[in-house]
Amino acid sequence: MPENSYEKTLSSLGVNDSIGVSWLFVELRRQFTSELADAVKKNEWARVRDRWMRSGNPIVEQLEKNWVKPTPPELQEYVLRQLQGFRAFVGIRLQAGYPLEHAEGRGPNWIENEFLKLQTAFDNELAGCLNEQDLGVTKIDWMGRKSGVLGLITETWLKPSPSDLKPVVGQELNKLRKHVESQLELRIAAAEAGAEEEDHVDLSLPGVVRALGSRHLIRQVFQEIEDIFFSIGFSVVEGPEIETPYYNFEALNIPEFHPVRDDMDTFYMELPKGTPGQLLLRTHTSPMQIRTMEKQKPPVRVIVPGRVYRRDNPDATHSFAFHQVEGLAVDSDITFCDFTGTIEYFVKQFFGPSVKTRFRPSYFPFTEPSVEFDVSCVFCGGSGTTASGTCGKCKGAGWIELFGAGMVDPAVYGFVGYDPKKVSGFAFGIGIDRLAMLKYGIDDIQAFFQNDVRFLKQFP
Ligand code: FA5
Repeated sequence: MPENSYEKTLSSLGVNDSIGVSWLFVELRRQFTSELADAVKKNEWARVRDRWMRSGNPIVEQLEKNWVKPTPPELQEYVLRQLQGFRAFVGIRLQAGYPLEHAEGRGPNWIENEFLKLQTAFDNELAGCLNEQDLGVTKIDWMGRKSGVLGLITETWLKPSPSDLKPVVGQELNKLRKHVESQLELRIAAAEAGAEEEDHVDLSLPGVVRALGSRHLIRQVFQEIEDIFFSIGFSVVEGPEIETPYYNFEALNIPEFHPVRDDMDTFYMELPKGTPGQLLLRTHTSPMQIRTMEKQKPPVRVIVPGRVYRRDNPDATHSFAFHQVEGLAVDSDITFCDFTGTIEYFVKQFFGPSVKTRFRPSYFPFTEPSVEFDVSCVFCGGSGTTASGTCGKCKGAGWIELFGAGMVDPAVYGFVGYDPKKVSGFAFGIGIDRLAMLKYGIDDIQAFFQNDVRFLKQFP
């Protein structure tokens, strides 16, 4: 704070808001308190009193003239309130810091009367407190360890008082302390309760609306497929994306040098040196056929949704990470008819009753016989042509390959301890990304992985 700032106007001090004003008054209080603390003798005390309150042009009057009067109306009231508080602060401290030597010979009545005046000053200050912040200031004013009024009285009255007056001063000081403490406690508790009331949450207000995402189309298609298979008695299981070659290949009747491995060659994990065996990112969900049958005796009826990985170059219908739903049903009397019936039921539920389906012979080491399952092209209605010529989606065939499937090869039962003479079953592995592309007319599989909100928003 610039020296003798009370001689200047607030605007020339560069202060134009309540925060700046508060700081100036804090500084003034500090300055006054330190001057009073140095005034040990009566004449020194009188000099402080005159400089701040009494003589021809005391500081509090200069403050009124220079800080209150020329201040713009929007700040003036605040400055005036601060000045009133400061005036009371100075008055009380001058009274409390009044050296007791002056009081000598005045007796207990005089002392009781002085304490009564102090109590009234405290009550007035408390009555002027408008909020918790004001109460905090009053608390420090009176109870503050370094420069609180009660401490000041202890130093200037109690400690140096002659022995005949000491008991009276002590008793009065205690009374005042109790009064100050209890009144402040009451007011602060009431203010806190009031603040809590103001802070309460109004649950009827609309609140902040945050943009919500939606389930990814692949998730939605998983759900659709799960619902259809739930309705015919299948349950859902999930399995690890990091697999051993045993589950991904060998137990599915694909030995180490089988040519099918070339198609599915995949990402192998780098393991710490000396770790036996290998781990890979699964290339299909079929390993879960083995894991399920290992755990469970027939009858088995499960589907397995999940993510799989292949070392395929990305294009409109290929991605290195994509999704499949595996299906497996094994029981004592499952026939090829059960298999075709189940698949056709699923496809008609998923694409609608008008879609045509067909099975073509195919080959998988873990099914016998094996089939590829085709649906009539949803883009050209199965005709193979569109208005602009040959249908680009089915390349004029009128059919689109949907997934591979077949009756479980008896060799697979040998890996899981089932008796191939007693059980039979079927399995299928549906490529979900391509299925979703067909149903929703999406012409590039990469759209599923780009996280473009404009794309995702079309499938809320
Ligand atoms: C298999 O993965 C077999 N496990 C399916 C199976 C299960 C057959 C049970 C018999 C019994 P295939 O490699 O054909 O099969 O893949 C199945 C489907 O995954 C394909 O029809 C295709 O829709 C999808 N698919 C294959 N490779 C990719 C790729 N790179 N990107 C997107 N989809 C793919």
